[in-house]
Amino acid sequence: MKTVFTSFTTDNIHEGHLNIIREAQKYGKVIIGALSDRTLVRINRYTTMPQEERINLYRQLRGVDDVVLQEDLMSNDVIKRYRPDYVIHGDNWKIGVESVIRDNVIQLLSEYGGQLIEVPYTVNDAVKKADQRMIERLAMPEYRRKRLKRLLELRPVVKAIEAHSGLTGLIVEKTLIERNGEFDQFDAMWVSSLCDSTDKGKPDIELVDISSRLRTIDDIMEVTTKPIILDGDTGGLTEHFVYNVRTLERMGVSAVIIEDKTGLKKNSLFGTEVQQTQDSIENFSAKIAAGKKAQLTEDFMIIARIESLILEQGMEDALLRAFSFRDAGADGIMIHSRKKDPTEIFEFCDKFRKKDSNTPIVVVPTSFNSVTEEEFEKHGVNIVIYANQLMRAAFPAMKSVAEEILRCHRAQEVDAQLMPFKDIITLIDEL
Ligand code: SPV
Ligand code: MG
Repeated sequence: MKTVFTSFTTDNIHEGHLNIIREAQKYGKVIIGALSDRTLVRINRYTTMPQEERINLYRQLRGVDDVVLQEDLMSNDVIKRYRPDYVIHGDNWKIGVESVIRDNVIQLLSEYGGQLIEVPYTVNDAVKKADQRMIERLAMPEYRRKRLKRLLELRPVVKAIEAHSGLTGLIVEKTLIERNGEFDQFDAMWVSSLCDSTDKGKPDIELVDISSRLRTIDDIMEVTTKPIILDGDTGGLTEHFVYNVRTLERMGVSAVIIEDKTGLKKNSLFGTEVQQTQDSIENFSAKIAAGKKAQLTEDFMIIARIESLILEQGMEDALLRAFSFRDAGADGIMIHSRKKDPTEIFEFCDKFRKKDSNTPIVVVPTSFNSVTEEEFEKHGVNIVIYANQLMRAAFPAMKSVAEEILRCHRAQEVDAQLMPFKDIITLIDEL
């Protein structure tokens, strides 16, 4: 009996998948490769069901003879192991990033005389609705909120980048690259106090209040599904923080990072050039403990950010605070530095990891930007946040276009710098 292989990623079976199975049955025994969660998060945003449940779902489908776990997006593992006579796939993978997977499958099949069968991709209203429903489900608070913890298990380093609006959220949501057969995308969004304030033309001194920050988060949530890490500044008064934890949790935010400063907060990148006061270990620990007590789900994370290196209080102080805040209940530690040289960040991570192999470490490499995610991973870092790069990329572009229009008394000269609106709106989903 001949074998026919196809890969599935879905947790919502629709007409298109059933059609593939029906076609496959005509050629022989049908084997489905279920992409593992670890592999799937590199390319796809739709996983509302863990791999074990997806495997069971596929097993129950009429016409499916076997389901195997697939760890390699390029299908090298499954095709080399099972050497199917046929691979069947919808013809939609001829275009876009998936075409490299197609090329690789064709190459693998040619090595032993296997054949590729492509069936027309099913597009109808029911299929579109089913796909849309899957995205909408993932945007619901109960799915979005827990996703950060899950990603911490699945990814060697969770990478987050700043979003401060619906549009920047869409860039984080949809930017996907392929390099040498490896796919990559951002895992999460950072709602930075600096960028959120700057976008409103305000200084980063906790002037943009929580209602306004929630408004920004809501704009982002309306159009995305990826988990959100909020820059919660100092967390404010403990009496207020506990209410805000509840609100954030209800909205579906995954984590809030609060920094151990008090009084008028200024941005850390100013360091000791401006007056800033670090909170006492006792006060800040009490704030964390109160926040942890207030939260209602297991999913939500409160991460303590330590400003000792920024405020030049030394490594011992940073470490003492890290262990104290962890003991107070913090779900992670963010260590910050404004030095270009990463030595002090690495030293902190190594010393912290010696005594604590579990608590996630978060870094924001704005100044120490030469360090790669792989190097951070070696020092035990779990979350890397690119905190302001999208805004810093957009601002000079907008400024130079504004100046050029003033110089030329018309817009023709800047045209080459502008993206046609029809390209921009490809990001925007229509219902
Ligand atoms: C932010 O993005 O607002 C931060 C990180 O708090 S930093 O600007 O480096 O302080
Ligand atoms: Mg900030």
